[in-house]
Amino acid sequence: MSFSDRLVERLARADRVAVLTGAGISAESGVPTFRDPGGLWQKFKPEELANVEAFLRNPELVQGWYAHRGEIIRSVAPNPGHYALAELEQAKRHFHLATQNVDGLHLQAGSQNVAELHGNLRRIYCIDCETPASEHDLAVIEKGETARCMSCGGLLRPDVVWFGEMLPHDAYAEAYLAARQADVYLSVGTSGAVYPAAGLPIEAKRNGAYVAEINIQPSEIAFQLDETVLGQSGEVLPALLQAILGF
Ligand code: BV8
Ligand code: ZN
Repeated sequence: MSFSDRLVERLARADRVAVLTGAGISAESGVPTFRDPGGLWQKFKPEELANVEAFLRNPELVQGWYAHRGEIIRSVAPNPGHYALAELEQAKRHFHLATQNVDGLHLQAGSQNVAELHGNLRRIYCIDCETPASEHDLAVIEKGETARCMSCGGLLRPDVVWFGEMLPHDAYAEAYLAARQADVYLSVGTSGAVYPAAGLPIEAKRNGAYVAEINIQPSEIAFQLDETVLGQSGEVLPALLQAILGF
């Protein structure tokens, strides 16, 4: 794992730092990613699961998939990469973290200024009356049943952004502004495959930020960025934090 002196200097001197994270930052916590070998999408295609039509066509399959992922998320903890970003936030006057992850691990690690671009799997609601439900209402469905609202009998869904759905307006607006204003932008553990989130590091670069990605392999947007740091985010981020604190 090696990052450049230029990244250390730019990050140490930066007044405004913004970060985008993807499933890769949670991989070392034991949360499966989407597009890595053995990832969530390997078993299913996004169009089969993460969209409204698929949900209405086969609510039991989609509810079961999210119930399974909810079980995983309730059993894992943040890793050193999450904690390093929470410490970096304390070290900077202006810091923003936009995550595509729906696992809530950044908040659990103590990050404060977090925009959950794709929602949060631990929030469940009724598609008809929008009454919030407990995540356990989704977890307890028996095989062949569907989880329904106690008030009106409507189907329950996770509060996540599916393909073709708009991102939460405020979350995306603040992430977009932070990207445009950043001195340094870090893109961590994302394949850069899903828009508009994948466009944020590019927007940062377009507005003069020094943009580095941290990944175990170059992402789809790597060629548009200043630097790719190859390594596990749970190792790279703590090392980068140490380097700038000692700068
Ligand atoms: C929208 C649900 C407006 C939540 C997800 C054509 C061109 C451009 C765009 C489009 C297009 N056609 C359609 C679109 C829009 C579409 C899109 O981008 N499609 C893509 C596939 C082309 N986007 C949308 O629909 C978005 N909405 O645009 O609204 C609109 C409205 C109406 C009509 C039209 C447009 C909504 C996008 C949100 C979709 N929801 N999931 C959930 O179930 O979790 S997407 C899904 O992919 C997840 O949310 C995930 O966050 C996201 C991105 O994946 P990553 O997080 O990057 O994870 P991945 O597995 O891919 O990669 C992991 C990376 O980590 C890898 O690079 C790996 O190397 C690395 N890694 C692994 N281990 C480590 C590591 N790195 C470091 N350390 C490690 N240890
Ligand atoms: Zn209801």
